[in-house]
Amino acid sequence: MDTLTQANVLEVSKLSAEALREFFHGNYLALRVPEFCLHYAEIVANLRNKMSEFTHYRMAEDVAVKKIGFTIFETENKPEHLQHYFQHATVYSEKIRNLCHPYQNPMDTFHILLDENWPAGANLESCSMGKMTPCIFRLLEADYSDGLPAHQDVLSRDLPKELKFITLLAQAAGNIYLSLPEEGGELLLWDIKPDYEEYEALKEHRHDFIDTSKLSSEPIVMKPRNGELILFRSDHIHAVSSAKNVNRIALSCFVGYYGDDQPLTYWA
Ligand SMILES: O=C(O)CCC(=O)C(=O)O
Repeated sequence: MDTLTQANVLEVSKLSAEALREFFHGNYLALRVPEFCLHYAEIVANLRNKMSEFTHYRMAEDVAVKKIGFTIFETENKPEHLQHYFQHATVYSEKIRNLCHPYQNPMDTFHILLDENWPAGANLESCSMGKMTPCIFRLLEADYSDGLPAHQDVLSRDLPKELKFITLLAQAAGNIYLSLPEEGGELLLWDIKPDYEEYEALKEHRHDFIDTSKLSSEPIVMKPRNGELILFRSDHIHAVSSAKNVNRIALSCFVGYYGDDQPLTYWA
């Protein structure tokens, strides 16, 4: 069934409960599904005259990343931003769906396949404030010197009052790659999952990024392919190298694992 292309990386031709279990049990840092989306070029063509809709993260204008949609991370757990996030969750998902039209949003397909394949199903993540939004478009601007620097994504740190999220056993990022530069734009994954105190000690004092010279091991380096879905352990340290000449565009979400007999969840 499965081809192992690289240590720590599982490559499969389609999603299955077995591959997802192997991945969430920590046997692999990444799960790759090549040719997941066959109409990536058409979706990118749709976006061509919508580039002004991509905006920087509100609190990170200096970082090479822009997005369409709104993420929980951007709320910084502030009441006014949280209210906006939960009130507009479906507005953003509809917007992304419309930008893919007449094609199905491949992220919707991914979420359906998670539900179909995972024995306990999969659903949109929610908390006491409401349902979350399912995905964003993300663009890494070409020719910034440092790409997306190393960091770790942990939902319970974004929403510390929502005790449910402490029980997440693993957090992954699901990215469907739509436009990639020939040079640069590699995904770097470290087999390192620091706890809060360890993460604070690794920080380099620019946003939540860390100083990779303090890490004890080398990352695995993956070059995503157009149309590919990559699920990777975003609760481990990861980074994206700078894209050369061409903007790097993907659809992106997180996937949460609470145990084999629990539904998977997804959100942005
Ligand atoms: O675009 C990528 O390959 C990974 C981006 C990232 O850091 C994330 O999804 O958390």
